[in-house]
Amino acid sequence: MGQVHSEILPGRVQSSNMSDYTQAVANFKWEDVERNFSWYDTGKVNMAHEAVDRHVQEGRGAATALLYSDAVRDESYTFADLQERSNRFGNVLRKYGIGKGDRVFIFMPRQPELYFSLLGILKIGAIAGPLFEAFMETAVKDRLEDSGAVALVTTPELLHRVKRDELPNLRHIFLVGGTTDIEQGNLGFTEEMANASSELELEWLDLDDGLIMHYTSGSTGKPKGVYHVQRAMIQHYYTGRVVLDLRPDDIYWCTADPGWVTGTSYGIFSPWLNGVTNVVRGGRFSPQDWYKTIERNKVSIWYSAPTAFRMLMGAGESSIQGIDLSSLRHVLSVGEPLNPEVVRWGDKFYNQRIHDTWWMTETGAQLICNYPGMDIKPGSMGRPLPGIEAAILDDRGNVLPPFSMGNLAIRTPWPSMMNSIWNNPTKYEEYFRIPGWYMSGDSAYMDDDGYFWFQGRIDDVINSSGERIGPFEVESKLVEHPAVAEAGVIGKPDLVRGEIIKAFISLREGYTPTAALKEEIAAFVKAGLSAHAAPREIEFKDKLPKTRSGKIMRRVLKAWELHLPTGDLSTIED
Ligand code: 6R9
Repeated sequence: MGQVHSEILPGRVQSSNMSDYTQAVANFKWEDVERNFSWYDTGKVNMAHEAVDRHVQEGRGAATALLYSDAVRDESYTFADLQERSNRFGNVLRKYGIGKGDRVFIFMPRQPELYFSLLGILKIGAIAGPLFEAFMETAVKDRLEDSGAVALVTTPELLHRVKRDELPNLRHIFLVGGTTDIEQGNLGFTEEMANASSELELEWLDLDDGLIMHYTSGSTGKPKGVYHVQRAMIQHYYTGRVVLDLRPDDIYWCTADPGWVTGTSYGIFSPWLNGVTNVVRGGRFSPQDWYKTIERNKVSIWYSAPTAFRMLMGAGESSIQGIDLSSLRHVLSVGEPLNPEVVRWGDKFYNQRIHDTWWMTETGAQLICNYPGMDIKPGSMGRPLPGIEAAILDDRGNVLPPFSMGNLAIRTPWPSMMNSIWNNPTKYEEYFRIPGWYMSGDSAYMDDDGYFWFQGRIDDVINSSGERIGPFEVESKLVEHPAVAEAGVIGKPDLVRGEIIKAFISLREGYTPTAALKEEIAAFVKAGLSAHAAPREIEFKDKLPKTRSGKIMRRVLKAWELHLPTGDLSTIED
């Protein structure tokens, strides 16, 4: 084996001991992480080289890189296989005049070809843009148009959602599972791959050259193209070691789709930079299917999201019966607040503490986390990574003391910080309006142990009778009630109290929506949390509006409530 896992990595926190953490923070230098890469000496870099070719060069080519399965396919690929496939696709792109800096988008469900093409795009220095397969026409068009994408990799099934007549920059469409049709302007992926050479001259890049774009919704306006550069790999690699705790023999499963930043930073880059086996499961979610995926592949590290954990929890104990989950060594969560109730479920049924991690599309990689071995306070996002400084600021940029609620901000820069918002410097600058800080748009507080506690998006915090209430706290309590499957809480304008708390609730199977149940649920929050946190209004819904990354869209709930237009819904779940 080569040097991919040096024995000691700076920033690794060895125990729950606070002084160990303090020492890791004090001794940390990003430069010590950078020494793990060949470009530290050469100055030239390429993500696909570090994630794939390097392992082959260092004698790990035969190690399993990808374990893919869905209802019909069941396939395994080594790092050498990935190298060969991505080389071919890089050559295909070059044949059509595509090269460094060009945007090439991918619009298809998870399957091995998605991963081959993404790596091929990176090998020639082009910029990858993954899109969720569930996007409809307008969402696809907006993103391809804004990015000026010159090529798209998609499937025949999804092709009708691509308005190529309205996209003058889009010159080439590669169809996975389709055939070449020159008149239509389509190129068959399989044919092209077969005709391309498996040898490729890699495009060596600078750290500030492009890597990937992810479109994400803000509180206003159209989705923004968050643009990341090669430098991000430093942090993808590092967090893979110290947060995901990846070790050479791990079987790692990140359940996220590459259309969401988690599905690339932690579904592609981090595991492969660290040379571990990456599990990808296609098809739809079902509790049985997911548990079987863990059992069958002997998954040791599992990275998922609160909505998924809550759905698994909703399926109950019986869904785990007869399944062997003992391969699990480390379980993590990201994307939305991880309710303490879910952490306790993990303790009990997975024999694993679920480790929450906080970060954003814009931050590119994890920033505030619960580390392996650390004392977890259920409900807290954890502490900043060594190398990262976080603080709670007021609106004028003053650092607030512990237990004050305010803007969660990160000291600039860090390696995986977005490089820009595509075509929108004004939006980009808004994040950095306080000199020296990145303003996340989240509100949080820090306790006196330096743990951060998420409260909500800045614009979601409720103020009722002068009391500030974080909707998450109320939602967390609501989902502890046996009848509640999911809950979204908003502040509803009220003449007397400023705002009152209104809860939208979807019920678990077997519960009937009655007025008595509403009263019971409100009383449950009042008893469990506080009177001022109890919803004064409850409305039952069959389903709550959620983004594809699982976040309940409170802004849509608010719009329903106030009979306002719901705005851009392109990131909503089907
Ligand atoms: C990676 C990702 C970012 C927003 C972020 C925050 C919420 C993410 C969280 C969390 C509470 C956590 N969020 N992790 N909230 N606890 N551990 O999720 O990126 O889709 O851009 O979302 O998600 O509000 O600002 P993205």
